[in-house]
Amino acid sequence: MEDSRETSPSSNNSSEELSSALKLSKGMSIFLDILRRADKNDDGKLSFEEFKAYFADGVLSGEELHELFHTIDTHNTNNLDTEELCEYFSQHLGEYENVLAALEDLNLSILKAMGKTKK
Ligand SMILES: [Ca+2]
Repeated sequence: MEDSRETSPSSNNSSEELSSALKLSKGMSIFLDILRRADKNDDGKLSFEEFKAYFADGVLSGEELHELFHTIDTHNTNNLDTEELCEYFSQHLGEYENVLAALEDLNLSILKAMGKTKK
């Protein structure tokens, strides 16, 4: 039995298209937020240094990061701009969508937990 949906007033009988569009923009806004945070010098682009510094968390190796960076850098400028990133992520967002949504949920859970433990 799983009836843990007390927070949603009405369940999912409305259009699925709407909810998937909502999820997409939710993922995108998180991704733009990531870009803003990763862009240390605020020029609206990610250099490989910025990219590496932000994403080098042990999940991807330096080589993998380098490969990913050049995959996204379609203009070969050694800088990822918003356009390139949007292009890349909108093509691959299907794969990342769940991750991004999960990350946001995780953030919320952490914030909630912190609020609860901090008395
Ligand atoms: Ca930058």
